[in-house]
Amino acid sequence: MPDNRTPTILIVDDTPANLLLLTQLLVGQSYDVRPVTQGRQAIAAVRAIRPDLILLDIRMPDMDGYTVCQTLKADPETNQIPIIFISALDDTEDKVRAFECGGVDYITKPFQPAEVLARVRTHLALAQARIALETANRELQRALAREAELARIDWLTGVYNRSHFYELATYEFAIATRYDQPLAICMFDVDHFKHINDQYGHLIGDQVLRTIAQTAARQIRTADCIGRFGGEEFILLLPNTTMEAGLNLAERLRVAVAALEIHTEKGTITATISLGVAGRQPADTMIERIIDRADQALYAAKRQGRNCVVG
Ligand code: GH3
Ligand code: MG
Ligand code: MG
Ligand code: MG
Repeated sequence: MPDNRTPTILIVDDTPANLLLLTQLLVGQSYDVRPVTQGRQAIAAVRAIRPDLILLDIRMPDMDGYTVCQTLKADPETNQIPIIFISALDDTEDKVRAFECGGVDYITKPFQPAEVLARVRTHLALAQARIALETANRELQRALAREAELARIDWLTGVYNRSHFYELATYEFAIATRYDQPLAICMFDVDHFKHINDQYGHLIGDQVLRTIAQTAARQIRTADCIGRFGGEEFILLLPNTTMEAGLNLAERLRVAVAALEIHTEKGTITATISLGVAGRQPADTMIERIIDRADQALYAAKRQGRNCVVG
């Protein structure tokens, strides 16, 4: 309930005189009051108008107040609405039962008007505080999730950073080893990137890196992942992927990057990458072995003249 809205209070009582008294009392305090005289009607009204608070009689012919309360508490859409019982029953047993059904308070009839108002105000304030707390908590959870996601991401290129990539790769390596599935690693490095920096400056170099990383990220499947391994070097984790499929993907990436026309404020730039691919072998005991072989393959691709794939 936002602070500035008039609280809506539903009053449920089968005795017209009680209903009238309570209604006048609360209308006098400028509450938005909705009176109803039957249990079933009360449940329908709560679902329709979502009051901020309910004053609920116990003894009613069609459905007693306990049942009304239990029904509303069982429904996640209505179970947060505070219910104050207001009844002529004043045995301890009756009161205890009211609380056990989910009531927040109990007022005996004949009631003292000032006491009813004081309890209503208190429970409205408590409900409002609870809603504010829940809202703040939801926002905090969202902020924490965002923070955690940011901590995994390379800020420049938007792909995973090296440490998070390792975390994922280690996990996938364990799965692949356990179930004897194929797994491939592809590493790539931008060719003559130093020239791009030298010719256009670091900021444009950054833009080129970002474009290449995002192009590669778009080419892979959702089960795959891409991380920034270092400067202008990237790494792909390809679960359930054979060496042959890994080489095909690498070739597709090579072509996609070579075809890029990167429009910058200093003109249109093209770039190429060299790629190395390695697959999991039965003797591998850790993911680093595969990464090592992919790195050697990448080095071989550089020696072979760049803009090519070696596996
Ligand atoms: P090769 O084809 O052999 O890979 O040649 P290269 O020029 O790409 O390789 P080299 O290792 O000589 O140079 C890489 C350059 O990448 C040097 C470094 O300053 C630059 N670099 C690394 N990280 C970044 C970055 O985040 N932004 C920019 N703009 N440049 C970077
Ligand atoms: Mg009654
Ligand atoms: Mg390079
Ligand atoms: Mg490099």
